[in-house]
Amino acid sequence: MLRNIALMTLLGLASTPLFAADCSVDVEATDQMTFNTQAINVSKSCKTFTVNLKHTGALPKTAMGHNWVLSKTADMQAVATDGIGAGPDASYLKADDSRVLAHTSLIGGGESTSVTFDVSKLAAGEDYSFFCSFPGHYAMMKGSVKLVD
Ligand SMILES: [Cu+2]
Repeated sequence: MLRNIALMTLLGLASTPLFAADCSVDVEATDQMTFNTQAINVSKSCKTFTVNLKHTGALPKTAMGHNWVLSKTADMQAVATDGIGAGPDASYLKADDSRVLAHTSLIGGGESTSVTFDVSKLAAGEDYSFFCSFPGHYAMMKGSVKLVD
């Protein structure tokens, strides 16, 4: 009898999701021009998704600034190239660039920032990338973003 109750409890737990989808991610950027993650999965069950960016280095944003920019992978290079002329105060992003789906501000060492975007902006099966648009950084500072179940 006790054993059956224990088994039923176990089955009950197993059929209940233990964790809701995580609708945010913490990303760290460094003085070595790196992100600490290469892939971010966004659950379809999230209405919005938040990226918390932390620059764990010490260099100022004029020398080693970082941001987190989301676009289709096919648009990444052009967005980064077009953003160079915008300068650091505009986070190295062209004004009103519709290819940019979300982005944080540009930060220097020791600073943190975040951005929240609507998950409805992402389509299943599309290849998205995140990257840093500081000139020259996207070659190393990039990763994939996918909409997942
Ligand atoms: Cu950067």
